[in-house]
Amino acid sequence: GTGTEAEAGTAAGAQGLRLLRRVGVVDPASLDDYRAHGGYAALRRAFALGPAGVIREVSDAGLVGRGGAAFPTGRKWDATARQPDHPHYLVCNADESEPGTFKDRVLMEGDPYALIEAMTIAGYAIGAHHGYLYLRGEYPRALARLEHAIGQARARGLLGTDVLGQGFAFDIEIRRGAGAYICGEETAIFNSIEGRRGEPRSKPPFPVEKGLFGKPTAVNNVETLVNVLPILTEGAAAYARVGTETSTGTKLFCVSGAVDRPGIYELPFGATLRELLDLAGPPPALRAVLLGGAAGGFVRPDELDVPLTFEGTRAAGATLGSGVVLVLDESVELPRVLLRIAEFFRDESCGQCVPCRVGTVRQEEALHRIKDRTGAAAAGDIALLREVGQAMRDASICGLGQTAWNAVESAIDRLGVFEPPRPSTGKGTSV
Ligand code: L3W
Ligand code: SF4
Repeated sequence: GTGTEAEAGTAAGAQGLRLLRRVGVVDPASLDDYRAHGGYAALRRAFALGPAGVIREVSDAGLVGRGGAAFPTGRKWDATARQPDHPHYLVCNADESEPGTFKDRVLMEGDPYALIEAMTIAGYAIGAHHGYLYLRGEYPRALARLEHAIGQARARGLLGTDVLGQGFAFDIEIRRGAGAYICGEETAIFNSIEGRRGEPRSKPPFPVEKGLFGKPTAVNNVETLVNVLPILTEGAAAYARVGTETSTGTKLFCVSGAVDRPGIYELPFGATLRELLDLAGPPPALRAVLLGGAAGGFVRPDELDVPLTFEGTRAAGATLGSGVVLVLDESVELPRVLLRIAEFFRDESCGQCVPCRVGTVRQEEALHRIKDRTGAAAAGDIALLREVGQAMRDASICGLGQTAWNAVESAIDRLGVFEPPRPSTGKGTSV
């Protein structure tokens, strides 16, 4: 994170920061410093509320998952807590591998105790005594800082058999991924932790019923969990006053590409893409913004007033996903960007189901054939792309195959990427 942390702090304005509040401020190696900056106040409040009270606060705050799918966290925790089968498990998905995503890394490297405290609260709420932190293998600095922090927390009675002297037992085990994107899919994580091939399982049953080792499991993204701290310290009502009615709180955006100040930005939901780009320093000739990553969609220069909420970006034909904002200027050759995305999905498909295993290959081949063509010369392959894309969307087992055609479809339908150049339109505009 060169420069990322400091820039994030200034960009969002110190006042509005919740998740990045301590990043770049606190010493990530010091438990005392974490406590001096408000650490472990949320866990104390959690013990005062009791497990059901914590779940109520999280539900009332309107927290939804930040990994991309926006599922209500309170509902997930409640469903896990209610399962009669035991033990219950907590899994933190820290396998941040979506191209263009680096927010969880900044949180884990800059404020590791926050994640440990948040996981402890989640474990308490769902009745789990064991939490797994599934960490992307390519994050050695996050690993070192988290390992150190877990050791310190254990030594000081903040993890272990009697957390904070409250009679609650909880500990955290780190498991590292080995470079496969698909191991960020929640059920592939279970297989990976269990020592099997990192392949997704069919859902249902959902993890809340049968997850890790076949037991009730809550899986949450790093950013989702860290949100629980301000919810408990500020209270649900105050938390929900930031953002919009259906997308409460703040969101971390990973801005990269043709901007002056790439990095992580924390903004309230409902801020517009234009406001975010203004903070990052937009390019003079904007071509498009890829929102939501490789599985997301393109936003045109005339659509920058789209509100950054889950529902707002969906209405604009994109997705907020996990917060990827990839800015492309006029120098970018879009067909090659699409080909790169297609290569990525072909490479990362686990190969378990036919629509995805074959479809991602066919998609890449078609894009390779038409990368220098437009109009009638591209029409046959565009028809093929549509057919293959629909089959992947309808018949793939997991999100990888289901979304592998999103960005290509978006570029064809919304950017007219393979249409013959028209002198009057299709050009970028200044923002
Ligand atoms: C109980 C039900 N639980 C759903 C749970 C489910 C999961 C969560 C969302 O993710 C996203 C996509 C991309 N009872 C439930 C239930 N759940 N129904 O809710 O589930 P689902 O199926 O809607 O989504 P998903 O397939 O788990 C797909 C995003 O993932 N993505 C990449 C993300 C990358 C990162 C990163 O690098 N940090 O997160 C790629 O496609 O945006 O929206 O827990 O079990 N009835
Ligand atoms: Fe594997 Fe792709 Fe099927 Fe997902 S959709 S299970 S990645 S082959």
